[in-house]
Amino acid sequence: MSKLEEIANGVLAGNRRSIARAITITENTPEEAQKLIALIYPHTGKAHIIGLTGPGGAGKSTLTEKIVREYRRVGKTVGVIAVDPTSPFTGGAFLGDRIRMQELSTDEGVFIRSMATRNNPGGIAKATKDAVKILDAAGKDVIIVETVGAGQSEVEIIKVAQTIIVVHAPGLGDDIQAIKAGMMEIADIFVVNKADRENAEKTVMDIQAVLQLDTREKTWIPPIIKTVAVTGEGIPQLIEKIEEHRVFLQKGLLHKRSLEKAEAELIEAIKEQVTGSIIGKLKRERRFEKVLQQIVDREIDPASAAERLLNQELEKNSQNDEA
Ligand SMILES: Nc1nc2c(ncn2[C@@H]2O[C@H](COP(=O)(O)OP(=O)(O)OP(=O)(O)O)[C@@H](O)[C@H]2O)c(=O)[nH]1
Ligand SMILES: [Mg+2]
Repeated sequence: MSKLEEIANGVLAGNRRSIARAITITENTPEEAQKLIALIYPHTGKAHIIGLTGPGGAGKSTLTEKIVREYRRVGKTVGVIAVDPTSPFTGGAFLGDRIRMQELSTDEGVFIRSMATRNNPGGIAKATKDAVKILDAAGKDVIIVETVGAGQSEVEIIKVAQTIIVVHAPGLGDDIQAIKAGMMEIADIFVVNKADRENAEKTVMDIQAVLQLDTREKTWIPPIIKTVAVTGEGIPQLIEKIEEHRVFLQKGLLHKRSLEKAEAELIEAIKEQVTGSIIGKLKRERRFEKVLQQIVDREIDPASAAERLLNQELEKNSQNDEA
């Protein structure tokens, strides 16, 4: 048995060490990751994937911890991926929180992992998608992906999820603007955390105001849930909404969303592979540099050059096929 097959089997058996090694592979060695995912892919597609995003310090990690506990209480297994966390996944700096997180990480039914953007050759979005597949294949019932909602790549990452929760909290300044830009359309559930703070109601109203701007017809209207993550207040209501959304998806949208996700991943994979193989070949044959010079000399524009090179390649391939 190859090393990768061994790791894949370990993942399928739910072995903690194998899961950890598999995720490390997705972070560090894209070629191996591709082989590994091919081995486990038939066993994926069972988990409910939850995306949790929002501005830094909104309480995402603290909420995640409480959501994990609630799912554990009803006997479900959970995987957590925190993407490029600005603060360590400890639910804040409080000693008590840290101890509670440690407790969670010794629970066999829970797997928690942080992934960093830096030093990631294949890109964080790709590695995160692969890590989700690994946890899914490992049999986790629920997978939570936590990202700081800051830019386009975070929006991409969060799209791996079936249920997207956008977390906000009072006292984060103008961040409602950040939520408006890109986050609003993707939210299935809004959470206003830190509801113990007096201006929480204003945050709820801000979100409602933005929601009302959206006049598209909808079959699911994103609810706004108030929580106090540090005490666990509002968590049962949040879980209830997550489950409602899961059932809603299963009644129809899930298949459509799966197809959309498959399409996006297939296009991404084709782009990567076409780019990799064709550019490699053009460079080996020294045609790449030649065209670069032509572009610099204004003999041809980049898009036309690409079209010409691609057509030449396609023609060659079809001649080979006929021969
Ligand atoms: N008052 C109050 N504080 C909270 C609540 N939830 C979280 N906090 C505190 O807010 C701080 C940030 O919480 P985190 O859970 O680390 O927030 P986060 O969104 O994961 O932060 P990043 O990962 O850095 O983006 C911590 O000090 C928490 O203890 C809450 O409901 N009320
Ligand atoms: Mg966090």
